[in-house]
Amino acid sequence: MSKELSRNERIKEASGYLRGTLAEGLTDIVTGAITEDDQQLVKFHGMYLQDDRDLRAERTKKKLEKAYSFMIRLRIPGGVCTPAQWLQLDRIARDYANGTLRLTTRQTFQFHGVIKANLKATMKAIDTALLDTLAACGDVNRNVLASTNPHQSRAHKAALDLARSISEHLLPQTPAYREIWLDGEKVVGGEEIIEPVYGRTYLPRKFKTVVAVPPSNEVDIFAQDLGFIAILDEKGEVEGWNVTVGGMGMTHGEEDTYPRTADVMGFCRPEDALAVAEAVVTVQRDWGDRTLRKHARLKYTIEDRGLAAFRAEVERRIGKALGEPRPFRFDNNGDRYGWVEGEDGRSHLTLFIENGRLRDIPGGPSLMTGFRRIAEFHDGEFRLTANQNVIVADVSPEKRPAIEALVEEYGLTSHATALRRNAMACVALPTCGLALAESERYLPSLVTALEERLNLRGVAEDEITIRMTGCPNGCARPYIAEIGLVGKGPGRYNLYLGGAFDGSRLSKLYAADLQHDEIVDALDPLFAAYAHGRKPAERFGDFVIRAGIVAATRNGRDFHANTGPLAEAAE
Ligand code: SRM
Ligand code: SF4
Repeated sequence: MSKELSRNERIKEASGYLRGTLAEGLTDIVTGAITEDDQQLVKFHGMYLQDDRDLRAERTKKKLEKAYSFMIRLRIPGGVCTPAQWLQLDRIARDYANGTLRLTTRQTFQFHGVIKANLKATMKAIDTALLDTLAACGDVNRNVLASTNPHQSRAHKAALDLARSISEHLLPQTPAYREIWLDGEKVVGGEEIIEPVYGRTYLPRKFKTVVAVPPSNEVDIFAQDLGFIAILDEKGEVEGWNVTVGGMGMTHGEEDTYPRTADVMGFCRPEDALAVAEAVVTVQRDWGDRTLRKHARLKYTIEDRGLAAFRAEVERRIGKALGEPRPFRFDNNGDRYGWVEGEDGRSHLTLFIENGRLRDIPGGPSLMTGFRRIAEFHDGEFRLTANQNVIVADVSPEKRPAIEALVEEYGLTSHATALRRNAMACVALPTCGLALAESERYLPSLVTALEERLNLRGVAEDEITIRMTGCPNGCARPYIAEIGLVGKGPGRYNLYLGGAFDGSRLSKLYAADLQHDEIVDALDPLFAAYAHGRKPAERFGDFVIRAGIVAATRNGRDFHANTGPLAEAAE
C-alpha cells in the first residue's frame, strides 16, 4: 500500500512551478505575512518569513500581529563576489534590511528584517548586482560551496569552476522567479521544458553540494549531501574528483533522526563530474522519501538502499562505472587567517568575522563601513568561507598597504584567540523561528569564559573547534566539532565531544541540559586532563576518545549510542 505524500509535496505539485499565490500575497497590505503554503514556496526563491522573537511576547500582549519580516539568502556559488556587488549588497542591507550583513556557514550572505513592502525592491536591487536568490533555500540543490584555498590557485580555480557549473546546471528553470520578483512576462510550458532535471515536485528535501581541495576541508564535505574532493597530479592539476554522498543533519524535535558523515562513493574524471552530480540528484529525486520529510534527505536514502545500490544506479544513469576512490588527506576544517600569496603572485587576506555578522558597533569595530571602504577601491574579489569569514582576494601589491590600513582603522581584524578563531555559531534568536536557545548572541561570552580556563591550563594556543547552535538542526555543523553545544531550551545546552579537527568524525553527547556555569565546569577538567595527558600534536577531539571521556562515533546510527556519563545522569 502506498503511503500518503507529505503536505509539502502537495504544495509543490499545486504551485505551478513555485508560483503559488506569492504574487497576490505581496499586494495584501492587511498583513506583513504570506499564506502558510506560500511560506513553503518562498523558500525556493531564497526567503523565509520570520518574526522578531524579542518582540513576540509584548506584541501578543498588545494583541498586535507578530513583527513579521523576511530573511533573504543569496545564491553565490563558491562564495565569490566582486567589489561592485559587495557595495550593492551593503546598500541593500542599509536601505531595506536591518543594517547588517550575515555571512553564513555555506558561503553566502543573508539579509534579515526585510518587510514585505520592501521585498520586490530588494529583489530588484539584488538583480541589478547580477546576483540572485533562486534555490538558496527549498527542496532543490542549494548554493554550491568551493574550497577557497587561495595558495593553491589552479586547484581552487578548478573547484570554483565546478561549483559554478553544478550550481547553474541544477538551477530551477521556472520562470516564476522573474515573474514574481522582477516583473517578467508570465510563461506557460510543459513540464519537460520547464524543469528538465526536477520535474513538477522538485526534490523530496533540501540538497547540498560542495567541492573540496585537500588538505583543507573548510567546506566540511562530510556534512553535505554531495561532495567532490579534488585529486591532484604531481603538477597540482586536478586529475579527477572523489565523489562523496549522504552527509549530515539531525531534525529538530525528531528523536529518531541522526547526523551522518558522508561516504566516499567513487572517483570520476573532470569531464564526468557534472553528469555525476545530475545523476546523484535525480536518483535522490526518484528514490528519496516523499512521505516523511524528516526521513527525506539523501543520507536516509543511502542508509535504506545501501551505498552499493545507490552507486550502481548513478553509474547506470551516467552510462559508465565510477573509479575506486583515490587516497586523499584532510588536516583541518578551518580557515587560514592572515595574508597568503597565491601561486600567481597575487595576495589574499583572510579575516575572522565573529559568527559571520557584519555590523557597525558604536565605539567598537565598524565592519560594515570597513568592508565598504575596501570595496570602493579593491580591484580583486571577495570570497566568503564556509566558516563565516571573508577573504579579500586577489590583491595587487600596490593595493595591499591601503587594505592593511583600513583593516586596522575599522577593527576588521580581531586578534582573536585560537579558540575564538575556531568558533562558529548559527543565527538563532531573535530571527530564527526554530531556535530554542541563544547562539550567535551568546557564544562570544561563553568563549571568553572558556578562554580563561584554557589559559589557566596552559593550552590557550591550541586550536580547538567549538560550534554552537540554538536547536538540534545543526546549522553551524556542531556534530562534527571537537566541542559542540546544541540548544535545548532557554539558556540550556547539550554538550557534544569527540568530533575530529578535520571534520571527518561525528561527536558524542557528553552532558545534557547544561547552563553557562555548568558548561564551563564540565569542560575545565577536560582541558586540564588534555594539558597533562595528550600525546604530541594530539587534537582535543582525538584525546577525549583515547582518554575514554566519550566513545568514538563511527557512523550515524551509532550517534545516539553510548553517550557520555553526564548525559546519562541527566536524562
Ligand atoms: Fe540551517 C533551517 C540558518 C546552514 C540544517 N537554517 C534553517 C532556518 C532557515 C530556520 C527555519 O527553517 O525557519 C535558519 C534561518 C535562521 C536565520 O534567522 O537566519 C537556518 N542554516 C542557517 C544558516 C544561516 C546558519 C548560519 O549561522 O550560518 C546557514 C545558512 C547556509 C546557507 O547559506 O545556505 C545554515 N543548516 C545549515 C547547515 C550547515 C550546512 O549545510 O553545511 C545545516 C546542517 C547540515 C544539513 O543540511 O543537514 C542546516 N537548517 C538545517 C535544518 C535541518 C535539516 C534537516 O535535515 O533536518 C533546518 C530545518 C529544516 O530544514 O527543516 C534548517
Ligand atoms: Fe535556527 Fe536551529 Fe538553525 Fe540555529 S540550528 S539557525 S536555531 S534552525
